[in-house]
Amino acid sequence: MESFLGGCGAALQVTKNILFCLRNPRCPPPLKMRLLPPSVLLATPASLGEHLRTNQKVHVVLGNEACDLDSMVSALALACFFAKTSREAKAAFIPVLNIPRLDFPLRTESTFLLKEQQIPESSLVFRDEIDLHALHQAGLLSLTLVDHHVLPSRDRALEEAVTEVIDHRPLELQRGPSCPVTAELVGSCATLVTERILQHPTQVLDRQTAALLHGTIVLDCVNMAPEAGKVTPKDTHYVSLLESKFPDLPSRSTIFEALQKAKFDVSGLTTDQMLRKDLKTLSGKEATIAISAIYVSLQAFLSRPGLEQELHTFCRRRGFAALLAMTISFKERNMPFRQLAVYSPHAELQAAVSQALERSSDPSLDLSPRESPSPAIRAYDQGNAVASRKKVLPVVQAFLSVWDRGGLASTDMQPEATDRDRKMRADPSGAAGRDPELGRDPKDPAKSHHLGDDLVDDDAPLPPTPMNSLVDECPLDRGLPKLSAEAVFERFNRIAVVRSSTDESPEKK
Ligand SMILES: [Mn+2]
Repeated sequence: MESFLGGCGAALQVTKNILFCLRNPRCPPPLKMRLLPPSVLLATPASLGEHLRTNQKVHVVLGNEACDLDSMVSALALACFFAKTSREAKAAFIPVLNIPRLDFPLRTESTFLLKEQQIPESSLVFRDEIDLHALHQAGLLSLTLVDHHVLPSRDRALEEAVTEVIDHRPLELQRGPSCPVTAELVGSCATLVTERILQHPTQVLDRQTAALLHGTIVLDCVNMAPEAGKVTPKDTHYVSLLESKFPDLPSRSTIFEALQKAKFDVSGLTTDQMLRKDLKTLSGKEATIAISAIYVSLQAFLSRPGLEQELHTFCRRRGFAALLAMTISFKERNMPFRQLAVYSPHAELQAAVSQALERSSDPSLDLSPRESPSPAIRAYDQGNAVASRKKVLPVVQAFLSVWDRGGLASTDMQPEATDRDRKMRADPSGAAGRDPELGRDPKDPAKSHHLGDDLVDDDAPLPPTPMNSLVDECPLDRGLPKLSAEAVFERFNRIAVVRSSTDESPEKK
């Protein structure tokens, strides 16, 4: 696997060079090409010399835009398998992680497993490092989709390049006979990839790839526990088969616990990454409010160095007028402890949001103020531990509609909407200004984040979102007895699946 990935890097370089050369043959491909917008690399079939037409075909294996562990490992393992077994001698097989490289540190379970298997991140290819559209236009691309089977609308042009699909979701799209589709409702796409690899007459599976597949299936199937409702007989069969072929693989519980822990371990992240890891946004006409789930205590969060500046930059770059940081940490016996911080550079907005939260009765959050390092940040302990982010979102949405109408969320404060709005719009340093480098749609700043629930297009059928949020739901919501950490996580896993089909973030309406 490792050597294969090294080869991928080389193949990618070739790809980049070809596309670059098409545009300007005399110009050597600079290292900073990665920073250029994709349009710079666009090549048209007409510009292709005949020699390039016969050049290397690129076979990309692409996971979904959540780029969870399943998508990453399915893409890596299958591309590696193709590279070892394909008869297309001239093709380059490239697993592509369907997020920008910048976002990869947020996938803490993926970075953990790669490290365990000593696969350097530098050997991976991310979506912002390869121009699939240009490759396709140049007639050089074939595409295998793993862990999803519907391309988002912005990638619809790539549909013609799809030559194979392996997915574990119910099929929403039929394809012609020339495109084989494997779709089975198993717990993990990695199970289907394992099956594909092990069914091949030549046994090509190496231990490193086996360990990636094994860990992924165990995580997706919640440690193969039937109570979690994820595992199917096929998942269990292939996990056992991997274990019998590679008896020194870690035990299921060991790898499951390590991956679960890694998934929620944000200790290595920067403040910006922490805020982006599990982010939802709500937009009114006048303001967009970000709501980040943060997996550390509020004390730990508030004591991060340069916090206020970080929050300021985070909001300014993305056009957020305010930010709610909802933290969750665990007290004894795994009891979740929720806290809340409200940040806004606009004092009036901050006061109004805070008041709406303080006064909310459906649900009551039972907020008690805490000391805060700055007036721009209001901090609270949230007494109501079952008021998850999912339940706070409608409160914020209701606040935004009142704010849009120029009112404040309470009846006893005198709205001075015109002045206020004028001030907010005119403030170039505030959230109304926007970092042009991000180039995002002002109405929907989070749309281009490849994170959490915000990652899918409005018009695309939604793939189940693998990002689980402890802040969105908590076991207490369902009146459960005390749970072990694993049982808690398992519960979240199930909730996340339900959530993705029923609870879309309100800005999508
Ligand atoms: Mn999956």
